[in-house]
Amino acid sequence: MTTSPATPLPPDTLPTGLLIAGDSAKSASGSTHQHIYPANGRPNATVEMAGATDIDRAVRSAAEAQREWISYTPERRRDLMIDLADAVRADTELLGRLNVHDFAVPILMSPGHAALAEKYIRYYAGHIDKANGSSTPVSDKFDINLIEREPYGVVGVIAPWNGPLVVIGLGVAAALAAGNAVVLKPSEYAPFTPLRFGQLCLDAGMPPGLVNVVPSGPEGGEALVRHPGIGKIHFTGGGHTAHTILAAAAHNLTPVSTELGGKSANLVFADADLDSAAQLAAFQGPLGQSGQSCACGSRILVQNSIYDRFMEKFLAMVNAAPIGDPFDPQILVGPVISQAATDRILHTIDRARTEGMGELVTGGRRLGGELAAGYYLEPTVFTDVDNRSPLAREETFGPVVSIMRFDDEDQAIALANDTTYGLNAFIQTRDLTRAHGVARRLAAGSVWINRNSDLSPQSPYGGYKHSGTGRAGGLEGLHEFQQVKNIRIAMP
Ligand code: TXE
Repeated sequence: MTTSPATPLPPDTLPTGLLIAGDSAKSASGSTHQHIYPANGRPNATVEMAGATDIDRAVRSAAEAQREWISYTPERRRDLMIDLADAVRADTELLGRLNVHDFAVPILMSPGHAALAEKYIRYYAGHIDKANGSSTPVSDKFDINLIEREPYGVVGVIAPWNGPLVVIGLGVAAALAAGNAVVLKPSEYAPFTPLRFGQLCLDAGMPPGLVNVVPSGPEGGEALVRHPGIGKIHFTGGGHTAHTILAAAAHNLTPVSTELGGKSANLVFADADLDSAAQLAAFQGPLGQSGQSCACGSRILVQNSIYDRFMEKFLAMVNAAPIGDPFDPQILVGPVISQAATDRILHTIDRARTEGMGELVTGGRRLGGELAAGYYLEPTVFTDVDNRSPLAREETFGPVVSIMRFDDEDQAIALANDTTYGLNAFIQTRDLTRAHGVARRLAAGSVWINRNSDLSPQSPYGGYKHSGTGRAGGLEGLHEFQQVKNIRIAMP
């Protein structure tokens, strides 16, 4: 960890052009977005925004590059992805700083996003010359019956602002390893690290156009989803947007995999190590990325017999967390993404208070003083929250968590599963027999026992219910970007 605060990059060094066919370009429509730095509310840079014309050029360029990419031997594609992983590793410090400019994630965590992307790229590189199809015997016993996995061609990857490098690992790396080209559409709120990543793909020797990076808002996203040259869409973002995307994708019957929001439960049992359970609940809850994570443990369920002891430890950790300049390596909590997010989250807090959805025991306000120009909110905790209330049912996507109590396992599981989401669940207990039994009864795509949600390339990640469809990561994540063909040969 660096000791001296990492310094912000000079604004004129931030990448702002569309990256299409290996060149940086201005938006054909002249559309731009003034990127605001969340830590001070001031413009970072003016970024080109892709429109339909740019998207069409990006898709056509990707199709041409994909034909070249798939003509390479598996070993050559593998080696190029390893070179890309090496390039990302060498660029970790710069990517870490760009990530702070993107969405003000503290520099303490930011390089970790680049390191995670590198792990996924390296993991999927290893699949390229090993992933294969299969053959199975059929009724005419001398026939050769092959089951093959083929790329879609051009895949559209739509990324949220709160972890573009993570989505590049989960989505772009798998899509490339599966033999596709990618049109990556980052959020207008986090364009810098994706654009830098696109440049690293070129530096690693990948064909220009294999990865085109076209920041834009809904307009460019809609054009991408509707483009007839797109074989598959991988969307990471909110549920509301997913509905819009699925409707648009129906236009061409384009398949879509989705990684959506969550309202994940964190179950703290009486036999848990309360210090580590409190630390995990604090960081996985209101502190990590200021709660702006799909994996946020935003509902903390605590067994009654240890409630007071746990809450004392938990609130002490929440209230002691250093908040401030995300470029300061001592800072754990940064701002939320925008003024709009600030207003939305404060409205959620005020409504919860006035409508009695729970008791506010800490936080609830915007921070002033030297932080007044940024979008800083106090980590906020409500206790005795009614699980039927909007506070417990709607994703807040901010530094706000709900505490609930339970007596026994069945009650905890019923509370945890009583949600329209199903992305993650967390279990704190020393009794691993209990942990495994409870994990099997939780409706969630990922269950973390006595640990936080550290993603690993070997594991599939994705949600049950309204938290998404399909999986990213692991072998399942590779298969998401392949289509299956059966070839059957009659032998003479
Ligand atoms: O999402 P938005 P945000 C979820 C997280 C939260 C959301 C926050 O839970 O719900 O993402 O990210 C583009 N057609 N996850 O605010 O607004 C938009 O430009 C096509 C879950 O960014 O849905 C952006 O690039 N595209 C995840 C992207 O969609 C459109 C982990 C997401 O925007 C569009 C991280 C349209 N009509 C965050 N409208 C997980 N499960 O792993 C917008 N976009």
